[in-house]
Formats: sequence, C-alpha cells, structure tokens
Amino acid sequence: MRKIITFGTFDVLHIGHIRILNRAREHGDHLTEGISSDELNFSKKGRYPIYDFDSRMEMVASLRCVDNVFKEESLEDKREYIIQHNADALVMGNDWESKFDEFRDICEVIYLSRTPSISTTEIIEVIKEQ
Ligand code: C2G
Repeated sequence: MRKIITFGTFDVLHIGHIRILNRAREHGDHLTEGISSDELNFSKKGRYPIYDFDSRMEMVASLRCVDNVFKEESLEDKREYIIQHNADALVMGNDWESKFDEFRDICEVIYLSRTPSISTTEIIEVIKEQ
C-alpha cells in the first residue's frame, strides 16, 4: 500500500482544499492529513483560525478521500511525522514549492499546483467588506 501524507490548516474549508486533498489521495492508496494546531496557525499567519482545531479536524476527517488525521504541532517536526506515519510520499501545494525538498531522502516529495483565485484570507476579506 502506498501511503501519502500532506499538511495544512484547512480553515474555512473551500474548493482549493478539497481539490488538493482529492489529488493527493490519487497519488496513493491511503491519505494521512496533518492539521495545524491553532497555535501553529498563529505562528504561521499571525492570527488564530476562524474554526478551532477540533472543528477543522472533524470536517477534514469527514471527507471520503481522507483516511487518517492528526494534529501538526510544529513545522520543525515534519521529518518525525513522515516517519511515524510511514509515508511514501509527501504532497503539498506549490505555494510550498522547494520548501520540503530536504525530505527527499526519506520519501517522494510532490508539489501540486494550487487552485487559482481562492484562499481563506481572501474569503475572510470579502466577508469583512459585506
Ligand atoms: N491550497 C490549494 N489551493 C488553494 C488554497 C490552498 O491547493 N487555492 C492547498 C495548499 O497549497 C496546501 C493545502 O491546500 O497544500 C492547505 O492549505 P492551507 O490550509 O492554507 O495550509 P497552510 O496553512 O499553508 O499549511 O506544514 C505545512 C503547513 O501546515 C501548510
């Protein structure tokens, strides 16, 4: 069985998230999703997510293409997460292009193109303007 791992916040779940998860799953037979903790999101983006970790995890875990979820506490622990979850490939959107190449010694690293014109930040901005 080929196991895929991917990571993300998945706050205000949108079509870009769904597409990348479906496409990541197509690269193997099993998809594990590391979901950023609320604190990790704060450290990456300078704000807490709209939906808390438990809600984001419940939504992502409910998707047909996702087989397993866990909490991603730190960007620094990625190597340990890949090993712990026996991943054959790490899949990320190309906003992270080249950022995870250091893990090519333990798994395949695949960057997929992002869905254009949609992001959580833009959705929040549009709602604020209403
Ligand atoms: N994504 C996409 N198209 C979009 C928006 C997002 O393909 N229009 C992808 C991103 O490239 C990423 C995934 O959806 O692979 C999750 O996106 P985010 O929730 O924004 O994830 P991020 O906060 O960047 O966390 O360890 C790395 C991270 O925790 C990634």
